[in-house]
Amino acid sequence: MSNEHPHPDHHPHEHRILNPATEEVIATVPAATPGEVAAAVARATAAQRGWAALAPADRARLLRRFAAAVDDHIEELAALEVREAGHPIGNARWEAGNVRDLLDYAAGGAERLSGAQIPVAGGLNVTFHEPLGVVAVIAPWNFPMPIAAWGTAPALAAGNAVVLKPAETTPLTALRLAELALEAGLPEGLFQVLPGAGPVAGAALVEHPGVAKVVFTGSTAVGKEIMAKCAAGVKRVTLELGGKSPNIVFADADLERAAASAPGSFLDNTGQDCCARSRILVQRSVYDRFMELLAPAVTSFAVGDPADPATAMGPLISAAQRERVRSYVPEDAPAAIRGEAPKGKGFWYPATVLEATGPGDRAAVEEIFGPVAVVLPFEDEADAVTLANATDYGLSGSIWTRDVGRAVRVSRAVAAGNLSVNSHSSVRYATPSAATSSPAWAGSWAPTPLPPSPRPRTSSSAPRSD
Ligand code: TXE
Repeated sequence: MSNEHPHPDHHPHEHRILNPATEEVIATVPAATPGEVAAAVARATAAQRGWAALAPADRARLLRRFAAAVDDHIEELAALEVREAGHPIGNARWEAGNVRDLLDYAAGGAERLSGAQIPVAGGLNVTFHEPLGVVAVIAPWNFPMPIAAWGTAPALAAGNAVVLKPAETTPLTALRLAELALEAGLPEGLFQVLPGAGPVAGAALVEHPGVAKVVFTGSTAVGKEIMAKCAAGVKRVTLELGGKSPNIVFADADLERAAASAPGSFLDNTGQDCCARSRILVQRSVYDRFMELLAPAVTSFAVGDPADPATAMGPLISAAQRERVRSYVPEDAPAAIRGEAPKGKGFWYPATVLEATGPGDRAAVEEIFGPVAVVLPFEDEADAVTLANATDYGLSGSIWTRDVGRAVRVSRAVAAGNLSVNSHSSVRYATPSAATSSPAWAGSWAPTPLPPSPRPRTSSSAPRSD
């Protein structure tokens, strides 16, 4: 790590946290050194022994108290997420509630980790679920709070300690969660949050011999590197590395509902969502009609100040992320549909729908991680499946049809972990996620009610600064 300070925002020992809607510095957070990582792992190792020795019911009780502490601070946590990640306040409240619910759910698991009894000749073998020890969670910036909790809550419930490294841009909610855990009575050192640079603190954590397992959510390139290091250290690893998920609209679908749902499926979280349905595949016979319905749904998606409850889409996380999106789609590139975005300060980018030039189009197969979808026509069911599978990813997807048989066939044929039928939501804490299992079909039959459409609002005014 260099000791030079080429730019005030790149001090190697601290990270400046910006509000992505205003570009104001809202906090300065120290960046952990490898020595501090080692000290954190030592503290976690000590705390884990006592934690694992507790009765499972006592671990469950403390995790439920942690959940209750989160519940008491939903507004504060949500407001923090609005400021550091630019998430609309309604989404941020849902995210804080999701952390609470997951902690409650995982607490229930603490007492249900029973093993098996296996009759063998002359006796009986029994199995136990033993904790691994210290689990490292390396979290990204797109859903800083929920993803921190998805790795942490089950690991704690099973008797492990957790050292969490949040993303450089979004450490504040995770730091607050660690304080709430202590206030709720979790032992000191059991759940530590250590902000720092990925290649420094993150790498030190992955390589530390005292870490038994790594849970990583982030880019494919870093995921591959972490997997190789875990192999070298013979550690367990769970990776979630993004997606380019299809939204398949058949001619027999309820087109009004499919078009009303589509914007949320690639604009929620400004498209910075691993499950974003950013490839819209539409049967050719209804293509024109679908596009007519989609255009007003996209342009009326309310963009603006994330603190305003009427806002549905905020800014991108950073200048770097906006550059990445622009590298796929310059803002003046021809587009089938384009919304508006505030001008001036903040990392804004307009909702954009492109008509793909062909299935090999870079924007059609690579994860853009911005509010951009590519739309492609298909002829028939076989063609839809071929197009849906024409990417290296396989995380999620949606199928819109009134034909139950087709829903089952297509969802089994599409190589993705979680598929939704007539819905675009697929992330539920009680359901195996694509990151941890790959059921051939995990679609929901019951039509999920659509959330009320965001109130149309002009997006040209500058966002309110906080
Ligand atoms: O990810 P990184 P970035 C995808 C998405 C996005 C792209 C780049 O396409 O545009 O990745 O995002 C830590 N050892 N996703 O550059 O670098 C880092 O500090 C250990 C999809 O932000 O992978 C952060 O905490 N850790 C995705 C975390 O890894 C390292 C969510 C993720 O950062 C490290 C995010 C290293 N060598 C991005 N280098 C999803 N699956 O939803 C970095 N980190």
